[in-house]
Amino acid sequence: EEETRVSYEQKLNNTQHSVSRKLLETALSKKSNLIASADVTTTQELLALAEKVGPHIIALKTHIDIISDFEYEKTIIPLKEIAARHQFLLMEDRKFADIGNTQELQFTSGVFKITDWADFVTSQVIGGFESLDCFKNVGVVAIVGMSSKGALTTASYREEALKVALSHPNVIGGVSQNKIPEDLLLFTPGVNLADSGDGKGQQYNTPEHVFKTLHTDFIIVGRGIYKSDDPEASAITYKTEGWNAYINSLIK
Ligand code: 5BU
Repeated sequence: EEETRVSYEQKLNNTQHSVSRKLLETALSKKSNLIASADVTTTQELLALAEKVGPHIIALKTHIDIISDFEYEKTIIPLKEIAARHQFLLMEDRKFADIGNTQELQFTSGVFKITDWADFVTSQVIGGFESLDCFKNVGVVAIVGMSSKGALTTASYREEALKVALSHPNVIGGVSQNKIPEDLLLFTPGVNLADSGDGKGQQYNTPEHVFKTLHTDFIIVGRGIYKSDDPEASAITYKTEGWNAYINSLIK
């Protein structure tokens, strides 16, 4: 693509949402656009990973419901402390997909009490505009398109999903494998430097590709980091690759 992208500074000037601002300010100050996906299944692994990659990331993405020994006091309290110390945000990838009332209960209740600690969450928009009203105190990243082979997020679905995302004041961005309007932040998972897939439908691209062709803002890397022998070194590699790819995408 030949057109230039909107810079983080420009996006910062154009947004009032506190979570967008924090993400963009953190990206600029850490020179990082990396979100590590912590798809580990114990509190100990989660906290150890957060501690190692913390200095290099702008956010840690969790699937908190895969933690087998979850306890609010033992899992969330130390995680919040690590996040504050290393200056990254907490992104819970819950992918809400229900009516507003149920999503509100899933967001505020149960053992996870996501509302108490997540800075931002992912949500499907399949439940319609009002289903997103309950996420008032956080940012919402709308699932626009999925990275897995055969995903049903067709061009016409994405177009309708974007209408909801663009019009809802709680939405700060979208997850997609396609370009989206630049007034939303674009989060792109399915990023891996070594693999092209995982044999379970996942499809991978390089940081270079997603910045150049999608004008993504933030890359999300899971196994490329947490499965590596040295997660900190891998985080530094993805941070550097991602930042260089961003800088290159600013140049025509
Ligand atoms: P991986 O190990 O880098 O493949 O992990 C990718 C993460 O991003 C994982 O937590 C997924 O749930 C998440 N993800 C994704 O891979 N693709 C998508 O389209 C969406 C989320 Br939406």
